[in-house]
Amino acid sequence: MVRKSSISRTTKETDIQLQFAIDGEGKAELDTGVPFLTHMLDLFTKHGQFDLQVKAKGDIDIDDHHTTEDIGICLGQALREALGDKKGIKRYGNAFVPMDEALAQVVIDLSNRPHFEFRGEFPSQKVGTFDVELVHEFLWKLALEARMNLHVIVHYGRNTHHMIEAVFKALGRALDEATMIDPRIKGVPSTKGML
Ligand SMILES: [Mn+2]
Repeated sequence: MVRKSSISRTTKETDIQLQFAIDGEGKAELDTGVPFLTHMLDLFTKHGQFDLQVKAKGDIDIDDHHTTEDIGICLGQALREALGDKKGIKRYGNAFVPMDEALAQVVIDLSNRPHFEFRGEFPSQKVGTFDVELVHEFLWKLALEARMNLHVIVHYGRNTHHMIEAVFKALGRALDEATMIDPRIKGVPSTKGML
């Protein structure tokens, strides 16, 4: 089974084409119109060993909100679709990633029960032109659409760019672990018999 998917989503605010492969080579081709988000998705793809292509045209003349949120929605939908019946996956993933002085942790359960918890404070409201509050928006919509339980903890840090970077690297690593096929697991890893 090839675990990949393709999402196309057009609204009055954004027009997004996204391709996602779980078992990739860490290759990203990104044209999001939001440079800081491009930087973060590149790290996510590399450290998760996924492949990701995004072509997005959004109303960034207003701000980066709709484009960031909608890429989160599309990536979540792509992840859910690419996972298929979830047979043989590890289901849980946990990663700590340091980035210089910053330390982030991401814990995932591909449970089909969408939930998002975030703990942490970023010292700045902007990284370049990017509104830091959009990190929360992106992650929450990703969790919702992928129907996963996503816990993100920024333990500490001084530089907001470093802290967000640690989050996206940890997201890649935790998701890589949770999506990994474990040959010992027969069927779906749930005592309920389904996820
Ligand atoms: Mn950086």
